[in-house]
Amino acid sequence: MDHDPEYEEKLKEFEARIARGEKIEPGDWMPEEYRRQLIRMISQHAHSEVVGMLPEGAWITRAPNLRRKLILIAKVQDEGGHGQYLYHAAETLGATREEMIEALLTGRAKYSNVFNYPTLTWADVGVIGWLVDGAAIKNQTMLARCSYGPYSRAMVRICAEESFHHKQGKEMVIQYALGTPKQKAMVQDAINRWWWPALMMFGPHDTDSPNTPVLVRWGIKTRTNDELRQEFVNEMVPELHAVGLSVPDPDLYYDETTGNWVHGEIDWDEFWRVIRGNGPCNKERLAARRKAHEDGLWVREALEAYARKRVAGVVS
Ligand code: FAQ
Repeated sequence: MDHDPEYEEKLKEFEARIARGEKIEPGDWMPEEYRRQLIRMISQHAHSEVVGMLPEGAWITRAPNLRRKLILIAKVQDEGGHGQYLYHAAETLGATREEMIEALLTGRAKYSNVFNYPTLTWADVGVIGWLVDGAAIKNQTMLARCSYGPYSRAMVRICAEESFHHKQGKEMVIQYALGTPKQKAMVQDAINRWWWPALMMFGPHDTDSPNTPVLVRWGIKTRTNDELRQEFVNEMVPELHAVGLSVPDPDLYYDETTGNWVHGEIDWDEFWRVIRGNGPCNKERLAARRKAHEDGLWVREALEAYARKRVAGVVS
């Protein structure tokens, strides 16, 4: 393909459109690698939203009061909706729902590292909202400006909903941080467990991120993994300190010259272990998704039977 003048011409025009800030739409010409990268990223993102319902969903029946329960139900339902928008966005590129779900259920597909950790106390729900949704919003605000129209538009809506999730988590964490000694200890313990997995959400360092160069070239990513992670740390550290919470990083320091909070070494062995299927809850998460898929079989069968009858003109 590299030496095909027709391909080179199309590629030039495609890149010129991206440089002009135009959105690429489903029927438009695009390099196969652009399509492949988007299907990879969007389907992983969709799986993350759907698997992401599980850690917090486990606390719906144990929420401490009705207000918190309603908020949590709405949040978990939103995440399911985000998965739907994203599966649809990937379908516009030619991926089928069946193959994406099959990749998830057989363990071939990746999804965010962070959802493979257990939610041990109620404070984890607040900390997921503040830290995990906070990290997700950083990345997704960037993706709302990405060059592929359907992904970018899905992100605009998702970010609006995620910012509600972020605020409810922050409100909860602040309330417990300023609450009884027991509440404060519970929320600090949750921060200690979620801090590092949240930092890992941004992906490996730029020097170890094989996909970043092509994603940046084609305007899918407009910021790198390390840039977004640094921005997140710079925002979170002062906010956590302001409510008397600490960050579980003995090497963390403020660099006067750059204005950055510099974090210690991330345990990348843990990251790779988790995303390759060997984290604390990977097996449990996939078992839950498989059960949901099996339990939903009768719905899919009923829909297919109804569609067949419509085609045959038996029902309207
Ligand atoms: N987890 O070359 P890079 C949410 C993989 S949604 C697992 O740097 P890239 C909402 C990566 O896929 C959170 N795997 O990759 C919510 C690649 O493997 P591959 C999800 C990861 O794509 C909140 C390999 O490592 N958000 O939280 C991770 O350039 C609360 C090399 O990495 C998205 O998916 C990871 N963290 O950058 C729900 C956003 N990081 O595919 C419920 C869209 C890297 O070559 C409750 N995705 N890997 O085999 C992205 O922005 C990018 O894909 C990155 C990774 C930034 C995640």
